[in-house]
Amino acid sequence: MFSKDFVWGAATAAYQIEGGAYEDGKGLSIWDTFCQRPGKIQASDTGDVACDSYHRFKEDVAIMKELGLKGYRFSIAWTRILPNGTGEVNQKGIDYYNALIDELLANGIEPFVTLFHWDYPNELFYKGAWLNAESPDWFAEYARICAKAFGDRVKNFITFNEPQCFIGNGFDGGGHAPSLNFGVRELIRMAHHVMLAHGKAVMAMREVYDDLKIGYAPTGSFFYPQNPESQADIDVAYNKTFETGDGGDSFGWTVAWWLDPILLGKYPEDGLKIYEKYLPQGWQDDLKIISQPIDFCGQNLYNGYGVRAGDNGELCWVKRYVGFPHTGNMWPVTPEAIKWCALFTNRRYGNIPIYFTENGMAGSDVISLDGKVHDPNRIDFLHRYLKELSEAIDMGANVKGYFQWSLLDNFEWSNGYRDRFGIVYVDYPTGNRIIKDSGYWYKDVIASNGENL
Ligand code: GBH
Repeated sequence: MFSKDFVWGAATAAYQIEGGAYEDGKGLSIWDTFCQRPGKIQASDTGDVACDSYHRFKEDVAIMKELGLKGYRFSIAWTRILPNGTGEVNQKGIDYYNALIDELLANGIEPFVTLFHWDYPNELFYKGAWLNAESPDWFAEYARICAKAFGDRVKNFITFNEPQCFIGNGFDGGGHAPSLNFGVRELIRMAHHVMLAHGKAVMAMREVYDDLKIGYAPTGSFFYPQNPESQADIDVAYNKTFETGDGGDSFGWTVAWWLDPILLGKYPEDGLKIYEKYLPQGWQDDLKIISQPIDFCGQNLYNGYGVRAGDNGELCWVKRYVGFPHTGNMWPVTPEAIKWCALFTNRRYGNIPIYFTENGMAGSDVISLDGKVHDPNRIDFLHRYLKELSEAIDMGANVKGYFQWSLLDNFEWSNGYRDRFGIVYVDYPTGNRIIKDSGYWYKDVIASNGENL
């Protein structure tokens, strides 16, 4: 059963939808410059125009209203507010988000604002980005400016979206901007600075307004028990989910390395054994700042792995069967993952409120001859995941909201516009929006508060 005030929402991110990349004084981000590099993005797509939400946001809000969304999670482009990352504020950037926020509130939709969803200021990249020991202060200053500008009306803020991704895919040999290939020493340092930036931002924002609800939206590799009735399977899945080192150098996608410092005030012990030597000096003292109390834990959850316990309680992988369901970008469909992610998050971190800040799937949706967009696979996907979510809540998980990714088809990073994640179709040549069948389906779910699942 979903609570009466459950936040049914949808999410987007600035660079993926806004366009207006070079307008009104916005500075360059690493995604602007990365997209200018030949061959980096599928079909040489860029976010220069994207869904043009910079100009069409009123239309977007009207669609949200039509769908009955209670909340909208969007991100702020750091370089619209501070073109150089620090220093001079660009009033036109603030004006844009003020107009969007006011439009949302006028339509009864609660804004959830992500401060950073990967579009890092290029000027700060030239100063070493998260390697620079001053980088946490740069971010805290930006957060303070956002709190001052928007905190009278926006009450829900999220500091970071998926630090695993922008460090892992950006600096650990992945295909995201700036696509560098650092060693683990640098990566651990950057991760530490990102979490310190989070803590400093929380403190700075609370100084401005003391009634803000502040959270964090990580992701990670999640594991679920093959047999949900078996306590041994459950424990194996839980332990695997929060394991950090597997003896190798890959802390990248782990959950605990990125959440324990923030919610428990310490790094996980298994990880420390491998990585302590790479942490910057004074890291123990930083943990006090990093673990500032926050109000909710976000989770971006797309899928997980099934595991089971062997005869001696050891971890056994469950091989996916031939023909295992997958989405348009080949991600597996594993609805159980959302249930166990919720239950495990509360098991480790206490009864902290959880928001699923992203969940959804890519399709290769088309406009049919009848002019509509039929996406039965997405309806099935959402239906399965939301049923599992509802079960998690019945089993005691403290889940307060769910944001479908994404409201609109949008710029899917290095995959460009190939993958369509929206419940609303975007016809890029014209910019027209068409609510997909899944959008209307979600509308009914929201109207019944999940009773019809
Ligand atoms: C999100 O990334 C982004 O926040 C969003 O901007 C993007 O558009 C959306 O999802 C769709 O891609 O178990 O090691 O394989 C999510 C990306 C989440 C993919 C974690 C890999 C598991 C890592 N990722 N996931 S692993």
